[in-house]
Amino acid sequence: MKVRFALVLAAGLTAVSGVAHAQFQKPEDAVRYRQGALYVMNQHFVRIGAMANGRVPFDAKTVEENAAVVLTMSKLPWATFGPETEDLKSKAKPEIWMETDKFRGAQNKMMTAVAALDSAARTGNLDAVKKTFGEAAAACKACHDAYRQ
Ligand code: ASC
Repeated sequence: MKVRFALVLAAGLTAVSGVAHAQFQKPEDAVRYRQGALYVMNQHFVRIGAMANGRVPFDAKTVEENAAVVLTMSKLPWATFGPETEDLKSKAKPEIWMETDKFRGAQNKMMTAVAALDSAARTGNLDAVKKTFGEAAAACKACHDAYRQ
């Protein structure tokens, strides 16, 4: 009964606000969740980078597996940037809540770049991986420069 009420409440909040941060019990959970997703994303992204930059011998299957994780992770952080997390301790800059359309644009750019990296990874072509890895890294950096302390 209790669980069912919570689900109905969560569904209602999500429908009203249009965002998934209502899924978190506390705003602090939302911050931990996005930091965790971005951390996991980084761990898998740098494994691709090591091969794209020639530090580690290219292995198409490894790149493909890591790109799939990066692709999944790239979609997860964004719903957590609700206004209730603005004043919590994190590296998020206030511009995130002042320029919501621009911030959304930066998210979409990164997700598009990561999708291209995933497509390249599935072709097994190192040159395509190098190119799309560089573009994805630039999209990560652009967002960090603007929105991360
Ligand atoms: C990473 C990571 C980023 C990007 C960025 C690229 O591995 O964590 O934020 O690459 O550093 O410039």
